[in-house]
Amino acid sequence: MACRPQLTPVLRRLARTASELSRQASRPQALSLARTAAAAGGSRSLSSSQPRPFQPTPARRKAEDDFTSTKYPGIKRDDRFARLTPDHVAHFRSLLGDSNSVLIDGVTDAEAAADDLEPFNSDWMRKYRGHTQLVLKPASTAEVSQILKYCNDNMLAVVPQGGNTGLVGGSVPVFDEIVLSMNRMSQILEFDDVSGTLVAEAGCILEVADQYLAARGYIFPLDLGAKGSCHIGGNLSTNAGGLRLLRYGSLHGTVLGIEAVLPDGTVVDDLSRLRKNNTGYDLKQLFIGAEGTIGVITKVSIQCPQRPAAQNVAFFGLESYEHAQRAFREAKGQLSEILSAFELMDEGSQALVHRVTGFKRPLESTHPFYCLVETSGSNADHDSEKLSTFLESVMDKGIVADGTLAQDETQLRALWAWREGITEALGHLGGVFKYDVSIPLAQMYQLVEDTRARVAEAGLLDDSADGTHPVRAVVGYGHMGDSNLHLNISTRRFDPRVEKVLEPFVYEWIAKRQGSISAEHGLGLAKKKYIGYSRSEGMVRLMKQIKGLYDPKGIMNPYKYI
Ligand code: FAD
Ligand code: 2HG
Ligand code: ZN
Repeated sequence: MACRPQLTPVLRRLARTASELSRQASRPQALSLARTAAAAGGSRSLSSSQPRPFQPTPARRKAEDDFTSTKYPGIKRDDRFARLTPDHVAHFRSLLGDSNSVLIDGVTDAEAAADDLEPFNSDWMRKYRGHTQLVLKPASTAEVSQILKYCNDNMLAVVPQGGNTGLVGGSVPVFDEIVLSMNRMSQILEFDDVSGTLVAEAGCILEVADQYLAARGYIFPLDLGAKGSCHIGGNLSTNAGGLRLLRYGSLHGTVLGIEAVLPDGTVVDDLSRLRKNNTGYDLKQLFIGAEGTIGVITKVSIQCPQRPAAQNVAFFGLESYEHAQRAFREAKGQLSEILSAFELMDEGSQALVHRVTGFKRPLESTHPFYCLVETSGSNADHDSEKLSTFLESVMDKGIVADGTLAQDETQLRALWAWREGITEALGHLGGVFKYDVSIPLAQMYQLVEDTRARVAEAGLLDDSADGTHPVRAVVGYGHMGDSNLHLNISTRRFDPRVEKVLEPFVYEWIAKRQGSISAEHGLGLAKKKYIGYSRSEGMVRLMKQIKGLYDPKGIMNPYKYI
């Protein structure tokens, strides 16, 4: 059992680990944890370095069989939509101009445009791939409005695209839908440094907004691993949750207003800067989490809190999920108002990060579970004292087996990278089936165990390094503070038997426990047909009526969502 005297050696050990981490960062064969940390954990850095995408632009793909339309032959192109012609393209050129930076035209010359179109056709996971022949990059709300009106009048389907980091296949076309990229609408428009209200264009990269706020003593109330690439408009459209929802709440609470364009070109002016506004239906809420199915968000007004003067992080190992729940309870009780994140990782997920990065792990011993606890407050000494007292107390009580505290910004970021780097590390190992789910806390990890047992029983699991079965590992991690689990099944190769074993099993398991099949990533294409596991028929009918009201011709992000 862990006891208090362990704490000091643990702290010394971390100091060693951190310097080893930076030495190892030059290893050529390993995934760059430094890159992951810089991109993923930029908000924790006071540096004003320019944000950069954490993933290189996908290289051109050759295989014909990885198109979404080939993988899912049951999804048919809707023949109500017109096919693009050079006349359509000429019209868009007259609106936007001629250059490749505002319009990528594969209609006139498909071969010449293929490389430029590819990053807009492929999603972050390289799981979904569309056939768009046209990317439009408007620079203003007026241009978005003109584009959508023309598309609506001519029955041309449209996919709004932000940073293209979505994990449910919502951001890329299925067939030949036009991609409307928000990349050029990236300006920060206003900031009120008394109220903390930020107004920005939807294509502003999350990390850019956060760095702008950092320089003024504020913080964006959302943080996630893709912050170097994702847009705030994309964040709103997916209703992203991220790493600090526990502290700052959902975007449904922090967003004050939006400007959006409806498919018929109407500009919805709901860009309120007010915290309180009880005048009629709160229509902006419909766009938060609508995944581009009812219109395009063009501007965002959001309430930003003061940036905490002090942040501290503890990382610890636990012997069971039961222990993790007890630790969470203690953290809420002991850290109360300074608790800003409580994240869970199982040993399987950490072993995979270790395998991909090759970096030395934060703790010398391995444990079935790890938690990362972050505090954010106004007094560094007080907060760090509180966090070490917490760690000592949970170790004394035998809840936590081993733990470590970050001593400086570098160590803090290195610890966060073990959590934030999981998605990218898994991506380096091959295919991944992802389930982002909400489950009552007491039963949350049971889903991982039951899924692992089911995959093993089907003879599909082999976790040895040189294994031959299709599934490498079934792992779980996530935002424990929000009862949000990320169940990931890492595979060596695509095998239809794996999907058959997982679906609808996972969704049925969740429905039985009144959970949600999408906690924070959305529905996209991946979960469209499974919404019934979390929403009643009546609710889905109402949603379809709303979709019909906003987008009567159905041109916005078709084949997805509901
Ligand atoms: P995109 O991927 O481009 O688009 C997502 C959806 O929104 C699509 O349906 C698209 O059509 C629509 N859309 C985009 N912009 C607009 C707009 N202006 N108007 C209307 N519709 C629009 N998500 C979380 O919730 N929490 C996490 O912790 C988290 N971590 C992640 C970590 C990694 C490494 C990665 C790759 C992804 C992560 N995600 C997470 C998933 C993803 O939802 C977020 O990255 C982000 O919110 C998507 O923003 P984006 O700009 O990339 O949107
Ligand atoms: C996270 O919390 C993201 O890291 C991604 O939401 C989760 O990759 C995943 O399944
Ligand atoms: Zn998440």
